[in-house]
Amino acid sequence: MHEHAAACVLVLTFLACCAWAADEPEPIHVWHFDEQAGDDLLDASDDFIDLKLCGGATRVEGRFGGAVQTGDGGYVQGDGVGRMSSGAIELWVKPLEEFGSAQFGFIGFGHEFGGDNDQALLGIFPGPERGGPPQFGFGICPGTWSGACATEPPAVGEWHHLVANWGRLGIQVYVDGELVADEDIRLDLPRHAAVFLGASSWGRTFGAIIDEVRIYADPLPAEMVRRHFADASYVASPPAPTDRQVHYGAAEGGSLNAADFDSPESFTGGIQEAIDALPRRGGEVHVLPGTYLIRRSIWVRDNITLRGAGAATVLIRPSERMTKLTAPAEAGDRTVQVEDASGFEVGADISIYADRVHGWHSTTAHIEAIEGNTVTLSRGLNRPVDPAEGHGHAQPWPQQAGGPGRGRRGHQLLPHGHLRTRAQSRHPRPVHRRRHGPAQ
Ligand SMILES: [Ca+2]
Repeated sequence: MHEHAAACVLVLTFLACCAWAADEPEPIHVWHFDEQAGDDLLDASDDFIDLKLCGGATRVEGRFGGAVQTGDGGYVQGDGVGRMSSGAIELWVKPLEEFGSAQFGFIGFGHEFGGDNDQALLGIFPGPERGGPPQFGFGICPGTWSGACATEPPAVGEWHHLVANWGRLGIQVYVDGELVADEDIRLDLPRHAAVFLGASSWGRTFGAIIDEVRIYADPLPAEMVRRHFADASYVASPPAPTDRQVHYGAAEGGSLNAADFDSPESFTGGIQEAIDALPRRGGEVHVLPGTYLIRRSIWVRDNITLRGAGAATVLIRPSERMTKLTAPAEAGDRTVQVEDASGFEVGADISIYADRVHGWHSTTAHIEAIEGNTVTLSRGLNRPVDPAEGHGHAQPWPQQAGGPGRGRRGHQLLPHGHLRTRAQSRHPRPVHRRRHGPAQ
């Protein structure tokens, strides 16, 4: 009886945890600062915005692994996160200098450093009255400053956990798990050019060690704030990225060589990996002289330029190989039966089509598995295919494509063109291009 009762309690506790976890905001940006070296501070979220050490800011031992130290001209900066009607910021900080009257943010949003316009600050922000006393808290400035102020700033030389919420529930500021300021001020985080740490866009920096910075799209509940202060296990996820190399070049973005990313595991001669390694602002991938075997579609996101080296850059795809479908499959199905799968390769692309299912109705997907003559696809079929109603075929068919919905602005695919494409088959076809650049 006791054991049964204990089991019920465990189940109920587990269910309660699930319900509670489901209500908790997930971070949309997470900076751990745990990279071993370099100036790039990687965002562990999927929609990443990487930051950069600037002005002599350094990596130091932090509250959890590595952290960044600002001050004496050193600061951290990256692209803005966009307008947010509600949200939260969370970070750990050890202030290294006494608070003065100059405005700055442990985290701030505004023009780039030196651009002289702060739009939101968690730190010292100006009072609404010109010349009013400086105040510690979180303030937003759509034209004039308003926000929630603590009665005193956090103690110097000690680690503190800071959270600021904004949105329809007003502005709240928490220090070390406790609510220290709460105002019914409902303001958006305005659109801004840059996120910065330990600084003001007015060219000031503040001495601090800053660790584990997070941005959420929803305010954090008080219980979650208290728990994060008391139990640091939350910092373990999401894990720091290890497979993304970030290079920054000129203002228009980075510049990478596809060959640096080539490996036996790459299905695109390193081109896709190089595209994926560019920062979100985009950049260039140079496809230097050589022959690149393309066994999978190349997906190009916004603001990416692929540059070849004239006729010396040759993209080839494997010999075309076609096999008949032997069983009907419904739209959404992820497996197809084929007559002979021996020429196909797990990881490569395949196209599925039939007499009335071709062009954009056909399906191109990665092959996830091959068992006998059953081929499993990385996504479901666009349209049903039925060998009884026509000739259904499966064929390796790599292409270069801009993904629907992924090229909303500034989408560029081979606009400079100097890439020659050549199929290995006896009847070469041009690699399919879906773009607006000049034909080559
Ligand atoms: Ca850290």
